[in-house]
Amino acid sequence: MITTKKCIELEDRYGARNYKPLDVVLTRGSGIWVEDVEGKKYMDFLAAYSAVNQGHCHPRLVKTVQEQAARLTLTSRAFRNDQLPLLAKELCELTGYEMMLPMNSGAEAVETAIKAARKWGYSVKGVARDRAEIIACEGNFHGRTVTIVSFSTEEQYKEGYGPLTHGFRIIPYGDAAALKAAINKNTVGFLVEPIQGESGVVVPREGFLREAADVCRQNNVLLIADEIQSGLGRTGTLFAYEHENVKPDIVVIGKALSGGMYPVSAVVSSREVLGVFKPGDHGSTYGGNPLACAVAREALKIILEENLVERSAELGKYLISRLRQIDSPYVDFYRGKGLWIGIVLKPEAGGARKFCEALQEEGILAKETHENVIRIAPPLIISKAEIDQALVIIKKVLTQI
Ligand code: IF1
Repeated sequence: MITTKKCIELEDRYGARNYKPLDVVLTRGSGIWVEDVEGKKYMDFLAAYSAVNQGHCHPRLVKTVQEQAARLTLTSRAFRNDQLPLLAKELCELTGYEMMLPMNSGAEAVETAIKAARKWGYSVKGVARDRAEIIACEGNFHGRTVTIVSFSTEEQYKEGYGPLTHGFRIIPYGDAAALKAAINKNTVGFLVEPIQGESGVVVPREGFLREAADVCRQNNVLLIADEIQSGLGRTGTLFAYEHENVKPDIVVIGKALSGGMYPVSAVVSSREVLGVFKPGDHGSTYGGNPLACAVAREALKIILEENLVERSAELGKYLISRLRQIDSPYVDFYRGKGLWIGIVLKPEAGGARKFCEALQEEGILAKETHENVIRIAPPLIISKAEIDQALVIIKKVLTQI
């Protein structure tokens, strides 16, 4: 009989400890619900950091994986397959961009965007060789490769990984004037999360992205939106940048692009930008494989056909308004957009981890971020009744811990 205790012992003995997970060992998931090895059920209020917007083990995705897995899973890009062209068409039409490049993890897609921006800088903008600069923000999170952590402002994420990659500048998040001041003749791109996830669901001041887009356009700098977590309905619009009526030059997509079934990410952009890649310039063994593309096509269809974007907007407004009615001595304020909410605790509350452990006791799985924020991000298929059920638990924990 496999038990929570036994699993934890094995994982702690044989697994590198690069995480400090809650001591819950999950074995089954359906919709917003997950079940641990002792049969206890929880509402998943993290959705794998917004990779499971469609809900756990969505039947349509399971069916797609089963069918495609029995047909053809991987050809490498040395040959073509019948799923990539269809995903490419459908993703470009959905997002309104001319071209896409498929990868696997979010970090790989961010790396692809960085390579595209630099190559565009040299071959189109005319920046001097090896002088390209990309601007990023305080509190950014774009993945864990050495190049990406090179511009992280979280010391722990880059400690001990030097020598780091050059060519990045940091500005305060939300400061368009600082962006303008940081741009010089070598600047090729501004990489930004329209809403910062890891920082604790930080929504920038209204108008920031709009002003940043104007500054980028005036200086021939590519606006690169990392929508890996904020995209695909999470914030109540298909992409978070839509809240500010901007159209980035490059959009990076991942996570819910596969509904939690399989690592699938992609970069969408113009022909001018993605056209810089010539055969052999860039690649990946699994990038654009038929299984990934079949799953991604179905994951996108579910978002549209089940109106997950509208649900996120509507139910997110309902959830945050009900949360704000909770009179908790521990909560400083709530922030967020759509079904993506950060509960910001007061310093004297003693840290978000213990609230997450109390939520776990009561049947909700959520994750703290940066000490004092409880991140709320359920699958977008959550029902109003399930939200009401969760509110009873959240209120209990926030008032009686
Ligand atoms: C971990 C954080 C979230 C992302 C954005 C790119 C990536 C991510 C905006 C890279 C990934 C994940 C990574 C995972 C936990 C989670 C996370 F806490 F690390 F920062 F969501 F906030 N851009 N975020 O959020 O995508 O390569 O992981 O597919 O590293 O612990 P990936």
